Amino acid sequence: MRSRLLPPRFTGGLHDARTATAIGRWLGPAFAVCFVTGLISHFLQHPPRWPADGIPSRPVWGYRLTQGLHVASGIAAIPLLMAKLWAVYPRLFTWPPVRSVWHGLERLSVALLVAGAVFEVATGLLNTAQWYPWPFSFVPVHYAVAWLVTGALILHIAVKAPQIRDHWSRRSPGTLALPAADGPDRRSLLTAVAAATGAVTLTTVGQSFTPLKDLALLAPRSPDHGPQGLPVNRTAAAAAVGTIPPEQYRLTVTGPRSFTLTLDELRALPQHEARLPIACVEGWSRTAHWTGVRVADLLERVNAPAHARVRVVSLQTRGGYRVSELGREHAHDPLTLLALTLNGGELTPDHGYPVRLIAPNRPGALQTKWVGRLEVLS
Ligand SMILES: Nc1nc2c(c(=O)[nH]1)N[C@H]1C(S)=C(S)[C@@H](COP(=O)(O)O)O[C@H]1N2
Ligand SMILES: [Mo]
Repeated sequence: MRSRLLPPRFTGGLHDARTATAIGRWLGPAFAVCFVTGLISHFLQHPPRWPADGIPSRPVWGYRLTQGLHVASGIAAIPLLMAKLWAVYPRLFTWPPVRSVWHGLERLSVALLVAGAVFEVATGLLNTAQWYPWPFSFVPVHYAVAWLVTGALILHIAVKAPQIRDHWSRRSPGTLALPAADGPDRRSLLTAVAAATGAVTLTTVGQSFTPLKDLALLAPRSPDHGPQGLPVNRTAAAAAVGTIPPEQYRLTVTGPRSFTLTLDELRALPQHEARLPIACVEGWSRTAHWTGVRVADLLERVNAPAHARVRVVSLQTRGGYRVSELGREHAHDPLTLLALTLNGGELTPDHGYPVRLIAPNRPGALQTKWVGRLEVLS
């Protein structure tokens, strides 16, 4: 008779290395894509000093692609992670829990991996809903834990390499006395996991891949929803800028030959068009039609050196996104505009009235709204 203190015994045939490997084959790539695209995003938003000028301003959809992949792979990882944890959870009850120092360390690294992975997908998902029910700042913590998870994942794959090799393909014999062939149960489980992953992807990816926007039932945002056919992340009211009186507006450009323009003077300069997306870090993207003044023209007028970088400063007085910088490539790209119109109409206050920055291949967070000053940095 089993003592009450003994851990439960699992007889189901699917809690085995073969199932874990089969799911890991999808989960691993999802995590890899998520990590690499996350690094790209972090680098673009917080470029280290030296390569900042080398950040290319093309292709115009570059950031939209990497950010869309980041969110899509992160969301796809949720059902995969749940299935993986279901497949392996009986190991929580392994007896004795620790057999050796090495075994203890290995279990500790798996605990870190599981905790970190759950933390990353949970915080990432809530970020797409812009809901921050925690006391820390999302970006630095999500970024730091990503490194921890990736390190623990590489270690985990190295430790499990023999089992992974044994169970990698359908034909692998399986040296661990497990059923070699994939029975109907395992096939059903894997089909269900694939269907769930496909379903959450199809019903959310439309928030940045707009051809599928009508299917995006589970996405927190619709790319269609918002004034002038474009979503808004922070409204003019939330940013405490309200509606800026046009006669009071001034654009100041500081550099070797600083100058100030009124809104009418800005409107009288040559206007250019651009079709560029806003690709928001919180998971949505949408292309729009913009017109306005080229930043490059303003740089010429202020007599900026050819390699100049530019700081873009908002009239908003507080908040994380009130200042951004344009590296050399972006500052001189003919598509980088101080936009005055959006989709054929004057900007609404929520989209940055009277003037906002729009530039190609750039995180949405850096498309500064309510611009009041450009500063040439040498
Ligand atoms: N001054 C200022 N500019 C800003 C922000 C902000 O909070 N303040 N939010 C940024 C973010 S996160 C995004 S995604 C875009 C969204 O632009 P939209 O609201 O016009 O769509 O504006 C960016 N520009
Ligand atoms: Mo954003």
